[in-house]
Amino acid sequence: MRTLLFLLTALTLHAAPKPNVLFILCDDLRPDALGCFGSKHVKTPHIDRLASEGVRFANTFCTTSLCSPSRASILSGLYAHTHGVTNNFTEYPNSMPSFPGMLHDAGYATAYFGKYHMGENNDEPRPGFDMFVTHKGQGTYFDTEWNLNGKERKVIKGYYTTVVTDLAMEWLKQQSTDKPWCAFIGHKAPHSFYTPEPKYEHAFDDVRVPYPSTAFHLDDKPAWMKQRLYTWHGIYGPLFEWRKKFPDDRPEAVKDFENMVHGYWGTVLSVDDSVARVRAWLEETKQLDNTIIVFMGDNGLLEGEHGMVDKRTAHEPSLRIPLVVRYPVLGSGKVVPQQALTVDMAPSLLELCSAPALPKSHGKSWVKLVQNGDPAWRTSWFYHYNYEKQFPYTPNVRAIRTDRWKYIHYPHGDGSADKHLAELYDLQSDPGETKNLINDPKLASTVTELKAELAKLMLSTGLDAQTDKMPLDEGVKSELPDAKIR
Ligand SMILES: [Ca+2]
Repeated sequence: MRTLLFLLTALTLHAAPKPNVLFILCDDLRPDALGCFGSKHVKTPHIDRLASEGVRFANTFCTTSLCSPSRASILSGLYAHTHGVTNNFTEYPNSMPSFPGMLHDAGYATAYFGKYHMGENNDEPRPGFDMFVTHKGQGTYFDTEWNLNGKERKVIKGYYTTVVTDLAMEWLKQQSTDKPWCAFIGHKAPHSFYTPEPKYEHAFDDVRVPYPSTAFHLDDKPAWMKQRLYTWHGIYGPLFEWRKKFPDDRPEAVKDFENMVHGYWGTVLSVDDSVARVRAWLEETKQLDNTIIVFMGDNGLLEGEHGMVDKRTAHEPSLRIPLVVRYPVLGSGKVVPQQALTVDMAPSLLELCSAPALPKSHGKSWVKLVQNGDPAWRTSWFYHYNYEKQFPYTPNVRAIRTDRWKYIHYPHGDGSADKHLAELYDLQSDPGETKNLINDPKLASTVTELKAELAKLMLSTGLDAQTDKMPLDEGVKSELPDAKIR
């Protein structure tokens, strides 16, 4: 019976016309800024509807919490040290396979609209895309200058989220129904500097947002976390310009933090409007059920937890990303609790589109996991981040996250002993990572096991003591980053 079911499913997958792929990629979106991931305040009915009609991955993580490396991992199925985009200033290598490139080779029409951000100053078309519309750097919430497929560069007036949706829909409407397509809508939202559409500017005026309590309990954490408090990436710092006079650790200055969070949430409301528009069009044109709609974030974001803003660290808010996939073949109303990763996206989508697999992938397709369960699914994975001179607020990070434990350590970069305290959290009893257990003698053997598992996981991607290159940790600094790369 199981074999018959499998054959029927396989036949259905192959007999059906190839599905389209609509990939909606948000920037720095925390899952808990969405209704379907439990937000009390941010109403996102259209994204929630994708989740209720599709699959919500409740525990999805990025393998490097930084825009460009994470985006490259989504496209390539590879960790950052292998695809080579290890910082925000590196181009995705032209020779590196990607899932949109593989789909293009398999006969798909492919397009990218919006924030791409691999190659800071390059807004020219990239290989593998029939249509490529982006801008330099981060773009701006209002009146961004776009490069329209290398043919014309022009400022399009209006709010980024609306404009990028217009651009994508214009292309989608021109596609013939006998050729499958894969289109990205790469939102700027909700990346800093958080600027909502005027109609949503006051949407959260009545919501009080205190600093999270973890911001005041840093005594058992490594000292660099306290040093970060007053910097560009700390809660007493400029808060992406929501605080004009800084540092400011007075309790009343929490108002700046609250305004920042309101701004962040406000930008998400426009993304929900965009999802509504595109979904309605897919429904009208009867393409909805033959389109894999992916709604995803590129990396997590700290919003005051442990006294930090921004990302880069291995703490939960920095790692967690939202992922929702609507495609009836996968079922509806499902919630997947297993740990999924950015590097799983490329192999999963290629399988769903019956396209050839990538020559190499560190991720694993979750199609079987979602459809029938997968007893061999991962129970642990590793995270890495390399210290950046341009953003000297986070050390080198090497971490392992299992279904229960997280162990984080901070290599100095020259092979010498770590100079920062490591961290150990029991995520089952302490999902908020409030209590660092690294010095608990009862857990010494757990730490030993986690270190061994971390080394094993890293080695499976080619990293050992010799090959794991990273810069020297020069410590947390108070200087602000260069204005051009903020
Ligand atoms: Ca990002």
